[in-house]
Amino acid sequence: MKLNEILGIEFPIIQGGMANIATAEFAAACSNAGAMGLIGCGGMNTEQLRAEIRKCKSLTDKPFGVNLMLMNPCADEMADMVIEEGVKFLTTGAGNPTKYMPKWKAAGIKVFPVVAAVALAKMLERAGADGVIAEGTESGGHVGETTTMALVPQVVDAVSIPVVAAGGIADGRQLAAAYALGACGAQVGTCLLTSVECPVHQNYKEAVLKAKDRDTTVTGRSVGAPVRIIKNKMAREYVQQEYAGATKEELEHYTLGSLRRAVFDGDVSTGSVMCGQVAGMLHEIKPVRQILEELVAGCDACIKNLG
Ligand code: TUI
Repeated sequence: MKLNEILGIEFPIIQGGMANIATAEFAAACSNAGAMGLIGCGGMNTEQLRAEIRKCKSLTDKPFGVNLMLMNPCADEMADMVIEEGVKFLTTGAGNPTKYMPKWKAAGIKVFPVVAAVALAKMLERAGADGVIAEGTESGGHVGETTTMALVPQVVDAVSIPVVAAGGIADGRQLAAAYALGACGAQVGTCLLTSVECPVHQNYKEAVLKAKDRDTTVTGRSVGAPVRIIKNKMAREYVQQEYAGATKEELEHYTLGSLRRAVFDGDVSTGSVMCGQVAGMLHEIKPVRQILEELVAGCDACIKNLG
């Protein structure tokens, strides 16, 4: 079964829950355009996230969900609040949500955790996950080590629940490849950064448009906090701090603060411009609806050409 049928949406596409970017307005725009829009909780506290959920309900009557970033200090509280607010679809990121699964299942919430490894996918299937999102290291932001090409088929072989592919998907050929690997659909983030509706600062969009294939790098692997960003002054400084022996906490704090600088202030030099390796494929700003239509039409054309 395809992801759009599983989730009751038009296109088999989930919008990634990008921290500080995936607001109620952006999630609603993605849902209204036919994808599964997600509110990202990164950078929010519990009451801010509650307000965003209520705002999103007022902006769309289509299905939408919440991405619970498990490194958020409020994650435990948020895990209860999403039940109170009647959220129907959840994804999780940057951690293991097993301890929350029983209450989310009891509340009838559909849960698709993001995983970067087979072992966690198997554990979450046992814990009652409805599907998993297998995210390769091509993605922007917090990443694992395995590529989408290698990870997705291994997760598909290891579990019987639906698998969504993420990381490195920005056009129809890559969506077709995701299907070929056994996925039922895709989660995309980077190709939506350059949408008309995306609320990031114009400088952030332009940095993504300007980036070429080798213009992202992963900072923080040495301290277990790997984050893919566009190479800039901040990336160089971060690497220097890593070599200077900064602790994991110091470096994480540094990255979160610098994400806000890039997203809100448009400081793409000392800010952290989180972005996937597909940035080099993005050349113009388009409405979300057009991005989704081109992904799906391009995929159909690609599959036809393959015979
Ligand atoms: O979560 C993401 N991407 C993100 S979160 C984020 S906010 C942030 N900002 C600064 C520093 C750190 C985070 C920006 N981008 N993607 C989902 C994802 N989850 N990718 C990889 C994972 C993952 C990794 C390990 C999921 C589970 C996991 O398991 C660890 C365990 O405890 O088993």
